[in-house]
Amino acid sequence: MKKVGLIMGSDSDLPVVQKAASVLKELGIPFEAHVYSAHRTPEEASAWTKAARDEGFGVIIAFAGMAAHLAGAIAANTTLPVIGVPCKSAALDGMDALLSTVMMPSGIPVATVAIDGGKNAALLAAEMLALSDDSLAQTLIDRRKAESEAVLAKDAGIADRI
Ligand code: RP5
Repeated sequence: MKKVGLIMGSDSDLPVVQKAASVLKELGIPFEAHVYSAHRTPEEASAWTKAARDEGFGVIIAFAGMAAHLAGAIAANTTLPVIGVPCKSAALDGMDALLSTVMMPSGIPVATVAIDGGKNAALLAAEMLALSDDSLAQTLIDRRKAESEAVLAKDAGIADRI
């Protein structure tokens, strides 16, 4: 199976990265994590990205806060699918990172998930890999079903909780 790259702009993004990593672990998807910043280590971020396809990566998830250019800078250097996770920061509550990540110029796509949306980023990466992996596709179908059943169990018990 192809690997997922988890690239964070700073180790202060780690709590959001952990949300993604735990889903990938649960699904048995191999991943590698790195701290590369679009601003502080642009050359390393670029070199890693350019080698990623040959290194066996299928999807890259980029996590960054503030003026979050990491996902876009990575997408500029690869045609692998890139998922951007805007991370919340104190000053603007993540709106800065959301807009910086989502408003990509035409021709260089980044699939942006919610602010701090590490879990959905991992699930979206899994769905991409499942396009060519029937076993993973079935795992995702089963997982969705289990989540639906958990909601229906809550529905059945809600009257007793009011
Ligand atoms: C971004 O700046 C990082 O992704 C992080 O979210 C934010 C703050 O970084 P630190 O100052 O905590 O290293 O590049």
